[in-house]
Amino acid sequence: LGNFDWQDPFRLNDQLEEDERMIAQSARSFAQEKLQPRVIKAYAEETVAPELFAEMGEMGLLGTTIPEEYGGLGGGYVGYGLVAREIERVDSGYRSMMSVQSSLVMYPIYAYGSEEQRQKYLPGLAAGTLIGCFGLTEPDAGSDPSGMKTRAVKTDGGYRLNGSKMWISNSPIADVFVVWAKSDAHDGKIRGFVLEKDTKGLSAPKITGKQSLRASVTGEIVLKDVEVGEDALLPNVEGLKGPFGCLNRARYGIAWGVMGAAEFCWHGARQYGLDRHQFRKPLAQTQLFQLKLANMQTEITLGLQAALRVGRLMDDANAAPEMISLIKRNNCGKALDIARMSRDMHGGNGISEEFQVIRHMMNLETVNTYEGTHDVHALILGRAQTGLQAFF
Ligand code: TGC
Ligand code: FAD
Repeated sequence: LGNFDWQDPFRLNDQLEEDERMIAQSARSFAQEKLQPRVIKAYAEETVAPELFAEMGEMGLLGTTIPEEYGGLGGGYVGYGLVAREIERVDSGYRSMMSVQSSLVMYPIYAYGSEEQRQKYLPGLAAGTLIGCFGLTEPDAGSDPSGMKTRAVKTDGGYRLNGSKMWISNSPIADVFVVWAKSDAHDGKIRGFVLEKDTKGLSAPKITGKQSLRASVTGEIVLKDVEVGEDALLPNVEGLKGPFGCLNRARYGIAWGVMGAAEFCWHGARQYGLDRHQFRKPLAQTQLFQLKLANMQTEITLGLQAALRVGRLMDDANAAPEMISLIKRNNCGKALDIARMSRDMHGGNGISEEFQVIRHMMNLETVNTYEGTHDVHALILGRAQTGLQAFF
């Protein structure tokens, strides 16, 4: 019989390839050395650090699955997931910055863009000298993006866009805006456009007062008669499968990322229980405390193993969107439960920024909601097994 490593019960590390272990290690060093020292202040003051994009880019952590000729690493999806796990171990907002850039901006430009668009944007996005955002959600179209009101109307040399997007990660600091709109020139079908900062009529006001994801900036995108050329259109996709193709990748990365946040909360609870004595013994020597630690360990172990399985299928181009819904939904829900439990196990200290678990807990409320809410993913899975559409 083999040994048992309490931190890695199913020996996930042994299941990784050498290059995957290396990228995980460099993401971990970066996250612990560069992100961890900033995060408490950034979260408290609700300030974003745009320079983090260039720092992540320098470490090769942006667009890791994009081919090298466009500035990426040409790596696989397991490596991408491991990067998300290490960054979100520090903060979900920092992982958001990375995953929007990689999966929601670089991926659509790579997969649906023209060669000119790829050459123009991808190297700067990979280096982090350009910052991207992804505008799908609107004030009146969240879970149901097909209800979007943003419109693109054909003009002589291109398109005129009008509409507004809501809750858009990175938008106030973005240079490159991937925006989805219904296009009258394409039978009202949803099309993607790549817009640039400082285009007349485009603004991106910041949303303030967030009690979650405060180290990442979120804003609107307001489009008032924004005129763009034909070259702004992403030529190679139409319909909702365009944005969903990107979301599949980002949701998959989130399934890994939230396990990093959950691991932080689990390890924190364990250490706190060993250090803190009540009733003349460590809290960790009580049955209730150990039950909670065992539950955390179990859910994280299963969640990581499931993410690895789906990652291997993604690398074989053989993963189904419903598999991604299953792990996005379950891993987010379990991570949120773990963060709430860890907060409780820290007693009064659990509400202090110093112990960091309440920040993870607050962040995970967002992560459970964005990229398809916990319940919307249940409806996707319900449809897949009954054949019955329960959205409307
Ligand atoms: P439905 O009829 O299911 O599909 C319409 C078309 O889309 C295709 N499709 C997919 N294609 C690829 N991958 C997927 N996962 C796909 N899901 C659907 C589908 O095949 C169909 O194509 P076609 O060619 O037949 O037209 O569409 P529906 O309107 O019934 O959809 C319902 C639902 C609930 C599944 C969907 O709308 C949904 O997932 N809603 C959640 C919305 C969401 O996730 N928004 C995310 C916004 S971005 C964000 O949150 C970024 S946060 C990032 C960060 O900061 O980290
Ligand atoms: P709603 O769709 O109004 O849902 C409200 C509630 O109703 C939820 O509990 C939901 O599960 C439930 N519900 C909805 N439909 C049904 C149904 N048919 N049956 C049963 N229950 C239902 N979007 C982007 O496009 N780009 C981004 O970069 C981005 N970043 C974000 C960053 C943050 C910090 C946040 C908070 C959100 C971000 N979003 C982004 C938006 C996010 O994707 C949406 O908030 C999410 O899809 C949910 O939409 P909604 O907020 O409109 O909620």
